[in-house]
Amino acid sequence: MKLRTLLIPLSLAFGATASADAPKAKDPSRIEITVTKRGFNPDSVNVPAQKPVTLVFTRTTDQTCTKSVVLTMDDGKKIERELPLDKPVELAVTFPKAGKLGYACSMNMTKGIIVVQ
Ligand SMILES: [Cu+2]
Repeated sequence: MKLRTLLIPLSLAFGATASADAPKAKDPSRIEITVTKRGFNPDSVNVPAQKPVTLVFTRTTDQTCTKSVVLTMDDGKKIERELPLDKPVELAVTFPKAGKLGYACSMNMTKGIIVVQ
């Protein structure tokens, strides 16, 4: 009897952890961007200003130069992340104000846009 009362809260805790990774739990603050051989997909995303968002980059091909992504912020600060094959890379960021920001491969060839609204 005691074991059962213990197990229920535990399974709830595990359930919550698992759903954070489940694709069906659509979290609007998570923005998924895939790197394919054609480039970033989508290559333009809309995000809200002054709210924390998580950009999730996943490179799905080796036939690309985009093995890292560089995001340029309003103040010119650059955030760079390596993109290992098939591994989602999360970039948590809060954009302070509306505008358009660019991100690109480290050679600035493959490009995408973030529209902050
Ligand atoms: Cu490149």
